[in-house]
Amino acid sequence: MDRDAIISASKKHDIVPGRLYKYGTAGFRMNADLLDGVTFRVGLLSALRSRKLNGQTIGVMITASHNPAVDNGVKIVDPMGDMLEQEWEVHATNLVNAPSHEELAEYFYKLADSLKIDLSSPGKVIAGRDTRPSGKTLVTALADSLAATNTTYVDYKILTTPQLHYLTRCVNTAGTPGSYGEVSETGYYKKLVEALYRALRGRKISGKLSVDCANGVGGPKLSELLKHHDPAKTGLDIKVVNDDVLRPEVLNLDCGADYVKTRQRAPANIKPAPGDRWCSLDGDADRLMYYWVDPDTGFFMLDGDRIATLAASFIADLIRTAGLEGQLRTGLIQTAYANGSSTKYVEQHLQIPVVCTPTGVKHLHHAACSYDIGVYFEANGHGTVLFSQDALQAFKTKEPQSPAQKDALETLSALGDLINQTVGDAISDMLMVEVILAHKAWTLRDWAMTYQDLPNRLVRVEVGNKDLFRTTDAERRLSHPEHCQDEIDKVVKKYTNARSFARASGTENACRVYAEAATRSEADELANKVAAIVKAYGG
Ligand code: G16
Repeated sequence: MDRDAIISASKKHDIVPGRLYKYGTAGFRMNADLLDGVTFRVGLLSALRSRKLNGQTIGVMITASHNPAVDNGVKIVDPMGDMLEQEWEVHATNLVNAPSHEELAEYFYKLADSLKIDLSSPGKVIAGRDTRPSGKTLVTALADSLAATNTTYVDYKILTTPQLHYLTRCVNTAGTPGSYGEVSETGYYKKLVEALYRALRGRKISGKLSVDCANGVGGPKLSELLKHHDPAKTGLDIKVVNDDVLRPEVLNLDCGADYVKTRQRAPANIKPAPGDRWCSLDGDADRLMYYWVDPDTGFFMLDGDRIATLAASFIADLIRTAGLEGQLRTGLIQTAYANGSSTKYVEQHLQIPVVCTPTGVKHLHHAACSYDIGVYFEANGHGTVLFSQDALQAFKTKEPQSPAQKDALETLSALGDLINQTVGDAISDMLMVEVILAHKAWTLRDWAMTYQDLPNRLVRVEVGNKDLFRTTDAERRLSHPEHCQDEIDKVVKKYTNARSFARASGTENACRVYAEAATRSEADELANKVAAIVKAYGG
């Protein structure tokens, strides 16, 4: 590897001086104009990471997911398809912030040395990007750093984020007993569709499902999946909506999972007829929201908490029926944004332990790995269900004692293939929800009846300096700025069954405030009051 080659390639991809870049909730994310040098340097880090892990393939995804179209982002995927190990986030931040090209090369070699990385060994990287036009330019920066470091590189072009995670795991497990699937986009569709057939076990999905794709990559990819699917076998009748990827400016605009969750309403351009089943994906198809319009009560949303409780209760029932209850441990992972009623329902009704982690699927995923069945979802619809190797093995090898046990074991085994094991995946999660509703013969209203949410409100607050806000207790409390939390506590005390917290977003230049209370108007009022406190302390 040639130091001069790195320096001269780096000169074509400057960072914007004077800015502090940070590997945030989901990698580096900001206005796309600031990302050229960042992406180049992320390429350098992935080249090191691959060599550190004996030449295993590292994934790089270029996406800003739910953010506006002008933003973009870049994040690293580890060999098993999970997020970059957290210790390496620090290396990424340091490498990206190197002030000059020479210091960048200096830091690169220093890192290789301190981590005992053999730079002459082979390294491999694969990449994908969402539909943002800026992604095409950023890929060039990535390719240049991989060429400068003699790293083998495959560009999979436009993909959903979960597809890139899937491919990364497939490449690294190909030809091993843990093979995750065929290393291709088609392999992804075939795996999901085949698992869908098996999981339904002859049942039919009833009624049309309209899917708002946020005008992002999920639209064309969902349409592609449907080409591999025979509706006669499943009853699945999907109408793809908001799939305009030719006008980049409409991405996530007044539609998509983030809009639905934060506004608590259907996308601006659709009017769901009463009773119609709807769901929304976000810009890179890793988040999912379900909803319908009730003729009497209006819009009703089934968010990540609801998807988690639906999945947990269904899978726990199957585990019991399969006679595996004493053998496998189930846990559910949430963040502070989870509605208090959902936590209560899981702990008291489903009798499943709940763990709370900071925001970011990387934290939830990690916590879920300590269970045999780890159900994790953020309220914003990002999540999945992880099965341990022991669990997957038990589903396949346990000798059934009755037809009901056989049915449960085969359904569980199919779910293990249907549910993306690498990361939250809106398309896979949507198929899982459809399977569960078909098994239970439930409408969205039946699903919504399981418990009643506390009214809640999520507010985005723009502040002078979001970095002033630091949290503790899994983000449920602020440690900084001093006295800010005391003021929040004082306000919260004035409301019944109330809870509120504030934190700096790791993907947007803003703070977020969450509030829940006994009534809609109290939740709104509390959120606004806490937002005013945050604004006042925000510099
Ligand atoms: C990303 C992360 C999610 C997180 C969300 C918001 O989602 O993957 O885990 O919940 O950002 O994070 P924050 O509140 O820190 O801005 P996405 O869908 O944008 O990639």
